[in-house]
Amino acid sequence: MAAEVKTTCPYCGVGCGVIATVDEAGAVSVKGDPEHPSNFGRLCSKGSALAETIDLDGRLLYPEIAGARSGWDEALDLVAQRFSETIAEHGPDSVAFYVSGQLLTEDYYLANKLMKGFIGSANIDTNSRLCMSSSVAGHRRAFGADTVPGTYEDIELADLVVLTGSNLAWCHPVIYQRLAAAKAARPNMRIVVIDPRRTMTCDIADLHLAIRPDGDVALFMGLLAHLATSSAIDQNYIASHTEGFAGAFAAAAALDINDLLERTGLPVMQIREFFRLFETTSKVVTCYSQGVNQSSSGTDKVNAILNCHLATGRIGRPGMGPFSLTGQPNAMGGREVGGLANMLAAHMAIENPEDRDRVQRFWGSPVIASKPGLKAVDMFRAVADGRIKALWIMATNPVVSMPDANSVESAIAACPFVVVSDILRETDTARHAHVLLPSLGWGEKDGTVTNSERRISRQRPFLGISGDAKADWWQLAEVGRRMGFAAAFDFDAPAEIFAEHAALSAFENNGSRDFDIGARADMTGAAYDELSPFQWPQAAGSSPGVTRFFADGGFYHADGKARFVAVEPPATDRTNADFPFTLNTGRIRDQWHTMTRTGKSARLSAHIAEPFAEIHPRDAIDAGISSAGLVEIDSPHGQAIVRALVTDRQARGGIFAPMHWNDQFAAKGRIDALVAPITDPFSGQPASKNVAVAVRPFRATHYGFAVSAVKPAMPDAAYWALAKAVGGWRLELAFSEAVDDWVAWCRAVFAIPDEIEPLGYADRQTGDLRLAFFDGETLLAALFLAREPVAVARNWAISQLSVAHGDLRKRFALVAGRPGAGRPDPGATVCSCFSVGVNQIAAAVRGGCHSVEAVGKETSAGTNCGSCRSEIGRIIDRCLAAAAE
Ligand SMILES: Nc1nc2c(c(=O)[nH]1)N[C@H]1C(S)=C(S)[C@@H](COP(=O)(O)OP(=O)(O)OC[C@H]3O[C@@H](n4cnc5c(=O)[nH]c(N)nc54)[C@H](O)[C@@H]3O)O[C@H]1N2
Ligand SMILES: Nc1nc2c(c(=O)[nH]1)N[C@H]1C(S)=C(S)[C@@H](COP(=O)(O)OP(=O)(O)OC[C@H]3O[C@@H](n4cnc5c(=O)[nH]c(N)nc54)[C@H](O)[C@@H]3O)O[C@H]1N2
Ligand code: SF4
Ligand SMILES: [Mo]
Repeated sequence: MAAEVKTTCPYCGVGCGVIATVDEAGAVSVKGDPEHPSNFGRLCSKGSALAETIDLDGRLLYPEIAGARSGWDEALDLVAQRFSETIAEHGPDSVAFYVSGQLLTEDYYLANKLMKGFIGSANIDTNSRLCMSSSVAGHRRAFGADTVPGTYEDIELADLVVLTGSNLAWCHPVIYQRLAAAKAARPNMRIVVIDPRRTMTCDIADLHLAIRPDGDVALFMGLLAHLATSSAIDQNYIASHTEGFAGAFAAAAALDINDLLERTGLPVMQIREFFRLFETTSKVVTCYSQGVNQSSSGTDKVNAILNCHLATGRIGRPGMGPFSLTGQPNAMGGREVGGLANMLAAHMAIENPEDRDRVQRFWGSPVIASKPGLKAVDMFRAVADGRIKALWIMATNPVVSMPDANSVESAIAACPFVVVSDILRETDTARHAHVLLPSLGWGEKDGTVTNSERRISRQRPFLGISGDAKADWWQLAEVGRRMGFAAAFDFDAPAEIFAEHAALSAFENNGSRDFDIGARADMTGAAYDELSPFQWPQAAGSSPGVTRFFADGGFYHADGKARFVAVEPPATDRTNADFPFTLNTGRIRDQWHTMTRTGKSARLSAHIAEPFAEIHPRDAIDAGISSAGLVEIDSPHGQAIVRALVTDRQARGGIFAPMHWNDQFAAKGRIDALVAPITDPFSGQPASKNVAVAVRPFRATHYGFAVSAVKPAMPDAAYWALAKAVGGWRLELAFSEAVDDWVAWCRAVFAIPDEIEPLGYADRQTGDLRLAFFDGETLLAALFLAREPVAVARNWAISQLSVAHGDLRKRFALVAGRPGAGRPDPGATVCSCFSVGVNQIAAAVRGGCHSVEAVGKETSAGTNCGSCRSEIGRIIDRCLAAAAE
């Protein structure tokens, strides 16, 4: 019998329940868990493809010291010894941990305990600094604690959902699907999207406000001033449960209308419509994500939003409230354990001596960090200037994801001692490690995660352990023991750590802290194994089912009241003639961050196979940039070369590029190399969405496209982008100078044995060149070169890796670069579940399918996870519009 295991998706903060099945032959399949309250059986494209991303290819399977395989004892002894020596010589602040919202709560708890309670420094920060620290800071300013008041159900119950700085359709696809279903059931529901780009999320919007970058503070100040003079204001709530309304209102009222229009760049009618909707709809939820958090005014953006909800008392009641969407699967768990440098454990404050004393007594620890530690950007500055001499990086890839990434890379490369715990052997960060520690991956590891709505779910193992990999918590506990703290790190299983974490949440709490899961403090190992998803708070003896905060006040400032924050609009934009464009960075539907996992799936990689930059058609014309050409993007910090995607979804003056590509997948796609290390003054979160850059065409002498059965060696080319494809790999190329011997070039890059002769075709006039290498009936590699971007049908060329080429004519068809008759090119993949391309969908529309449902019936596209349904809708609109012209 195939075994079914209930676990949780390791990607986004929606926290979908997954049922993983391993059949007798060891093959894994996944499906959504119909009983999980986050997704009720749904999964998005990334979740559906999980089984394709868990192979051993590229895995780090054994500890390594200086690039050579070692045993665990040797590696752990070395880590403990180097950290202890460094601390003895230079003090506790000379070491640091840089960890991740992708750790399980149990891992995270131990990392924080070791650094803050036993090493005695708060130099532990996390990639959550780059993710939601502005929300944490905003919540703490307003509520006195980092509390997310609402639940997913509120998004469905609302009559107005405002999505600001969130591309929900691509980044929280299952919440998007729940929202789309709610709107379909109650068509009167209104959705407003506030985003400088017209994203896929806009497809369900009644109103899209294409706001200027960082116009948010002004917009929500304007909204507060408007609400304050309307009947939407809740005087009772303000009087009973808040402080500071007058100041916040005065600041908001001081913003004049011209300033509001200038800063938001929005037509006055749109602003009025938004204000009217907000004023007249009492059930309103405002969801926000990185367009709000990742900004030099991120914390003020958060408070500007919270002000509007507090002023109307629309918080903590069904269908009402501000909602910070967390990005990573355990961003919330990290907040619970206090994984940020400026937090303590269990939502206690590092600045508060009573909290410090309480945590120290609970841990029985020799010391307790007495001041906040260095936040990510400052932490890597301290690594660069030698203040930090030993660094442990766990479950994050800062050489790709940190701003000013080239400087971060140099800092790590120069650091005297760097430990990296990862599941992959080769990442842009791992290559600088002195000690590499192999961690358990999803399907192997065991613990808990907390999603955006404070729901704690189990990740359970269903695979055997790969090589000598070990859990992250185990690595931390072993190093803790070896540093002399045996009793405090005496854990044999994650259940024991969870029980301690739960006990600390309840320790001397008595309702004074929001995070309390005391009801789970004495859970046995068996109960932990059986644990069903539950939402906090769950204090011991409390009635379950209290899932919202603040409907009747009860804030966590000493007086129990919330604070309005009198925000000011940020200092206006820099204008630098050398860097006139605003680079906005973010995500695409089918890749996860630095691609170490999603990059393994051919299906997911087919959606968008190259790094790109979206640019407005007028800007493209002015700059001489053509669609499908390449562009060079420069900032004072670095350079990137990516494909141009000319589209009016992008506003003028800005470009958008994804954050995912890195040195493993592209020559120059690591976009954070360009991002300035500018941070929000309260949260320390980098402003990753508003970067001053210059854009110009990148002119190549030759462009190329190749397919290969084996993974190509990193080519020597000005531009290349590699992606997994069915049957092998695909490679986009561009050269700034001709290569003397293309055959030799192919042999080196595609590992073609000398005895295999190429089949070739060259057109002297056009400069086109095609080379293919066959081993018997099998295509090993094919290269298509041209002086202009190559027009070969990509998916057809890829399919040639999987067909038998017994027939000589077929081989010639390949070098001719043309699909045979009756084999149309499906085009770029839209539906990754069923590998349906844009051309196939367009053909279905031409054949009479005029709705997403009809296209689904005809082609299956969009009928599994549904993540591509909005794109299908767009294609239908485009085809019908074209037909009408
Ligand atoms: N497919 C996929 N999903 C993911 C992830 C992934 O890597 N891939 N990562 C997960 C993680 S960790 C996170 S944090 C979330 C992030 O989820 P999101 O925050 O939804 O994603 P982003 O694409 O980073 O940015 C959201 C939007 O902010 C807009 N924006 C930029 N500047 C401004 C501004 O000044 N004001 C406003 N209002 N909007 C602005 C951008 O145009 C962008 O569309 O996604 C999670 N989900
Ligand atoms: N320009 C720009 N930069 C950004 C952003 C942006 O929008 N724009 N977004 C920021 C945000 S919100 C985030 S969250 C970050 C994300 O950035 P990162 O955290 O750097 O990205 P990941 O690729 O998720 O890195 C996770 C690493 O952990 C490894 N790993 C996977 N599972 C495990 C495990 O179980 N244990 C261990 N030890 N390792 C594991 C993976 O192989 C990978 O190397 O990027 C930030 N950077
Ligand atoms: S929405 Fe997709 S990526 Fe996010 S948890 Fe659910 S299945 Fe995973
Ligand atoms: Mo994130």
